[in-house]
Amino acid sequence: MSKAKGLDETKIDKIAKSHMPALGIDLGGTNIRAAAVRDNEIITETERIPTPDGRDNIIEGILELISKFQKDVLVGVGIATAGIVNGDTGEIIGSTGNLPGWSGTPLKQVLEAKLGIPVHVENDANAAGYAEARIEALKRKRCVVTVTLGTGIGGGIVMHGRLFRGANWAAGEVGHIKIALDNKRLCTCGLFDCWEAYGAGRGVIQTAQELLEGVTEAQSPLAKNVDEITTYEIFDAGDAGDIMAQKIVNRWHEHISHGLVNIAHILNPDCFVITGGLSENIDFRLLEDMVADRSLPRVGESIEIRQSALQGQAGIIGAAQFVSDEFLSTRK
Ligand code: BMX
Ligand code: ZN
Repeated sequence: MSKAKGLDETKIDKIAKSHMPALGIDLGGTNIRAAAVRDNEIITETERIPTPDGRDNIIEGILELISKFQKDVLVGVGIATAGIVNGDTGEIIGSTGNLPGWSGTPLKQVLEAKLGIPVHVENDANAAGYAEARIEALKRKRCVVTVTLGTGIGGGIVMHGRLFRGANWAAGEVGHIKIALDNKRLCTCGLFDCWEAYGAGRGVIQTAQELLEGVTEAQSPLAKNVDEITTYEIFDAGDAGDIMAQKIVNRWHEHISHGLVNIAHILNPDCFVITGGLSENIDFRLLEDMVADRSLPRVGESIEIRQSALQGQAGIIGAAQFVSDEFLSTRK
């Protein structure tokens, strides 16, 4: 076959590869999900397996998922995981009690040795934020902060299209900003009164347990089994008109607004994107009003709070997009 004039084989190979998809993997507490991504969009079925226990089993699970895709048409693999990740080495360098034993895992090194293609490992909220900030409506904004509400609270700060990582890869660990005094609630990170001890799933449950103290079953059916109450029960009861549940949900919105207000006064973002499993229970108008009421006018009045555009796909898309963008930026 004749070569195009002026292009050597390496360049032809690179140009061909720049159109290849990357595989995005979202490692969550419940499932590990994978799909191929091109141009910030998922282009295949999403494959999933339940998240196994323990570091070695998780790595095995990731490899099993990757084997369902044709490796030689992929430019690389991107992995979104909870925890603080060194983006150069792909090692997990910090983790709360939500993922015990995960810190210290040299994930990129282990996977690249087995796969022979590039692997990028990224914090889950950073990956989600990277994808959300690239959608058409947001890609020209100065600062977009994505907040994931789930088992924990994660954050991804994107300024002028670039992820802000901080001095030691931990920028955006917004779940651990302090929103109360007096050591009221212990966070899974070991600190007290972190935002996620109020705003993530476990926090909503603790708020419910506090507010339901002394409440009878006749006043609210939620009082029946307070020790084992779930977030689903609370939000469902609120939707069904239970006044106590609505009070809990309202208090949760206040907690969420406190964290957003703190971030807003440091970064003055154009917009917050709220994603993660709990985000579908957010009343966005109420939250926007709360944030505006608690902020300096210059800060609060201009902030838009948006529901995620990519929903559960943001981690997969963002992780994969990192691999494609890294490939393009290193293309000679
Ligand atoms: C925690 C922390 C973050 C993560 C966030 C959301 C760990 C294991 N997790 O604050 O790194 O981004 O939770 O995590 O250190 P998720 O599990 O709710 O997606
Ligand atoms: Zn914490």
